[in-house]
Amino acid sequence: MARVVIDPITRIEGHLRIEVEVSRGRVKDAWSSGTLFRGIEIILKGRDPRDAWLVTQRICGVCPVPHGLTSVFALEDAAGVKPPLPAVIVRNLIEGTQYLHSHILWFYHLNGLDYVDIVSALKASPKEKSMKQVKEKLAAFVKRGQLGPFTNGYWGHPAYKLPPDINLVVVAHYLQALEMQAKASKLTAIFGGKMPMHMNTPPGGLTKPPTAEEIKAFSEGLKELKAFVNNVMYQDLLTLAPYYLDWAGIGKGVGNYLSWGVFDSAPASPESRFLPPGVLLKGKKRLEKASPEEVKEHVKHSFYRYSRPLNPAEGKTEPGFKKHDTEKTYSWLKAPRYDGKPMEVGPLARVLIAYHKNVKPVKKEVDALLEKLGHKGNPGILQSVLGRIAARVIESKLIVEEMEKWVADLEKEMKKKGARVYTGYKVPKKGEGIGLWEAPRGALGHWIRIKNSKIENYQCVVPTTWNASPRDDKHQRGPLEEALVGTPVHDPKKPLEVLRVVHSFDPCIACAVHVIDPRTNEVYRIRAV
Ligand code: NFE
Ligand code: MG
Repeated sequence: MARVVIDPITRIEGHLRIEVEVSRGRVKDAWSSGTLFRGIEIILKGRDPRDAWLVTQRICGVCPVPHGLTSVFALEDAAGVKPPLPAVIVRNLIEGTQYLHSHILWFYHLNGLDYVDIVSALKASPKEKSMKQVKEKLAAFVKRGQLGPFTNGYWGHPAYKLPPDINLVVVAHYLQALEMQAKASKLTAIFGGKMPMHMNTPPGGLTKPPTAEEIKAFSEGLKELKAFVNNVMYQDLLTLAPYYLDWAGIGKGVGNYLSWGVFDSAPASPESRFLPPGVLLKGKKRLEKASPEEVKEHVKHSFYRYSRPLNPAEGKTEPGFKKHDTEKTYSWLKAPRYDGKPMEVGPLARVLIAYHKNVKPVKKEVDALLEKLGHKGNPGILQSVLGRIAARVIESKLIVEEMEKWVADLEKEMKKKGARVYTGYKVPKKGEGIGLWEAPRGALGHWIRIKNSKIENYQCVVPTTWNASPRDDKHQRGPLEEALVGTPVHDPKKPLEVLRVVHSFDPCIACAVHVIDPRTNEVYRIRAV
């Protein structure tokens, strides 16, 4: 029996500590700990409700857009205001750019190196000039002993399966993807004013109408991203997947999925969202309605003052750090549960829910991929590490396609006489509102309560809080913890397989908690006992 601690996990956002118990070559138990605390929800108390969408964007530099929008939806809900259609479309477009940024970054820079062996790429014998140049560049890196982002990889690990030539091609795409994710962020800035922390989607609509020049620039940039997603990222998925099909049977997790739905066709009509809301429970064929009333956050195993599980509408953020102890309290993340159940959120949840709801383009893409992988008619294989990878790529492909349509719609809307982008409203003296939306990493909810025109309480329940949560009051593991159980580990001192499961959730701890613990601020530590 070996206890392995990886702290911090690299190639994610924020500080995550994963502890696993390995016995006879498999993970027997797992603990996920968020080791930061930020207190954004506390900062918001007593402020003007109109500040919330700007403050909450500071939760995370990776996904400020969905935090900003979800906060806007919460205040719009409390104020009873609906933005005009062009504002709804612009919000979809900037959210879409955030998805493309996150998914490209994740596929290549965060997750890719768990499957692509950089050192093996040096054994490739490329014929093309461009590939020879990539190999020379890589060889020069290695020769200087400056692997930079490639330091500390488990290069040569037997779980790497790709031949050298394919490794080299994906390394070339890794470099190209650095430019692509930057381009996605530039597109966010065209309509958003800047990125990170966009500026122009306040409650009620937009600060200014999009201009014809902006629409044209956006549309051109989008074409480039579409070509990359379809011709490079999707093709890389098809190339890599056959070598890693065993990962379609690893890391299933809790098997419960939640989505609040994302990409509106009209304001405040979640059921008509392009990726619809829903709840899919293990062992049940029927999709259920997603209701925020069913959400409760548990804190028994978290560093907060204990209270019974609370719905976020009455939620509390009262830090109460005690010693890190996997038997008692071990995380700054709370444990959100839906009707008492741990729920996986994210691209896989959205894709499975849309598939069950028969959303045509989703069904078509999923079925086509399953057939290409030799698993026609078997969407069950997607409930796995490989499924999470596939879901991010499929989602990118679908979204880029829809975004082109939304740009055309926006152009049409803005040509209409009297086109408006803002609806005026009054901040209520007293009231409550909920914003439900989907960030790239999954279900995002903001709950606001207003009293005397100020924020009395504010709670965010964020994708990584769902996925990387610790145990709850009933001692049930969180989705990531559960997915780790059963994972094969070839060498506990080089737990590459553990990283694969963790990265498949694309965790973001800055989002998931809301002061860095200086004691865990190490570069990299593995402890094998
Ligand atoms: Ni910090 Fe985020 C996304 C949100 S959290 S990246 O996507 O909300 O997991
Ligand atoms: Mg919270």
